[in-house]
Amino acid sequence: MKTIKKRSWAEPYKMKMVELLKMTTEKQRLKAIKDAGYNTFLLPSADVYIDLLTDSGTNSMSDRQWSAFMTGDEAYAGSKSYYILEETIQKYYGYKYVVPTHQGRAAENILSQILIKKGDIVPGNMYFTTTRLHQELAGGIFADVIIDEAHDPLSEHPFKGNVDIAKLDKLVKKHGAKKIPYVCVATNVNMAGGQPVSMENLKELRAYTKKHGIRIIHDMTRVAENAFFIQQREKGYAKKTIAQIVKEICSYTDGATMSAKKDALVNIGGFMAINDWDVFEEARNLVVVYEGLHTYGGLAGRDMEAVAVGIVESLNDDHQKARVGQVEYLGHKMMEYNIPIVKPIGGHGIFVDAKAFLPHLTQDQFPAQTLAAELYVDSGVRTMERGIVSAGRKPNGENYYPKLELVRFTIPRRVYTQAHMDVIAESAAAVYERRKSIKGLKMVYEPKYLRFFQARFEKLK
Ligand code: PLI
Repeated sequence: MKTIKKRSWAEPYKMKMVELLKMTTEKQRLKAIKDAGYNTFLLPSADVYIDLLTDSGTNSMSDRQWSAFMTGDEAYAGSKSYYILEETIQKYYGYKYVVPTHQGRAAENILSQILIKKGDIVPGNMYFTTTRLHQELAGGIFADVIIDEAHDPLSEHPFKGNVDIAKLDKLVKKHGAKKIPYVCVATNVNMAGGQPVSMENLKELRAYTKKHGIRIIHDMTRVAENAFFIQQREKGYAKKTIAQIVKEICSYTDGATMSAKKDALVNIGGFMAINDWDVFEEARNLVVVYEGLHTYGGLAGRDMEAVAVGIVESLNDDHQKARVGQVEYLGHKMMEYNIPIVKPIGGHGIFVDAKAFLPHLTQDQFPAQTLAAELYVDSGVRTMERGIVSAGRKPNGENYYPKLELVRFTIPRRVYTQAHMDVIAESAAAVYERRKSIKGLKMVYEPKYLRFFQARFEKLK
């Protein structure tokens, strides 16, 4: 008898309810994408088969989260659910004070207004669209201090999210530490392809910022995924749990903004957390202007209950192994078909290098936007542009020209099966086969803010 060597892993959950999907024809999809101005954000989701637009708010909640929903306290003031959320954040992340918000960008708005003064420099390990916009609206100037490898889709650096302390030091020397209200450090950097920051880098950054009296604000939207990579790749962490690693990451920072719609496995929710009482006092006052009383911040009591349970579930080692494992499965499939993807494979999705996929298109012909539209037409798989359209314009009106021109295949948590992953990779391969015949796009409508959400395009002849 043969001995079986291979042992596959599988998800630590089973399905209790399913959502039926509509299947469409290519003719229907051609019309749908034209009507949507070749922008996948403008497609009705009813016309989408596999939705990889985002991992934000698209997660499946567990039976425990749904049960927690029923225990939500909907009191306007002093909701019991707020105290449960506060206690969970204190226990698992270690931050002292918590202001709930309806989602991440609301926390970014409040924090930016409190900490940033006009003309301040805000260094960050690559930009995120909403984060940078709120920094700019508050009068700040964003400065990218991520390591150079992050801008190279082929670099296999294990921690492409790391901050380049020399770049930061240059800014401090040029502008002075007083002009830098905080360094914004995102864990598992979204725009770099879901790439982690190492613990070593965080410790160095903490030592450097302490010396200069600069805060670190943590965009902890995908902190548990970052912790998984530290566990897998960084010396000394293989035997630590995700929960232990997450707590250590947070301990090197002074506060955080969080979109709970990602790691924390809910459909809506977020918060701002901070260790400094004075900043907290201002934040809990400002939140009543934009969101609601500081004990609900734009959320229903039931939402806060679901976030609290989701935080605990996100720190489960088997959950993260399956979550990132599914993304890796898709990445390896894509590589088998020679599709150019960002390496190493990231935590929340596969990022296809549209410049390498469609080398005959210039960046002004929107290669990533074009590719996302073509993929939809091929199979009804919806992806997202993360290139020149997402990068938008500088405060002076000039276009940003990001080095990375990517299409993001974002995997919602606990939603799709391995068979879905096969369909996705095969669709990408089919489009890759006919890549030379693909024409670019021109932008015919550009909104003022975060243009990627609502811009419209036409096909070039
Ligand atoms: O979408 P919000 O407002 O809950 O969160 C904003 C936000 C902040 N930081 C990071 C790293 C994000 O990824 C993020 C939202 N991301 C979205 C919507 C995404 O599709 O990636």
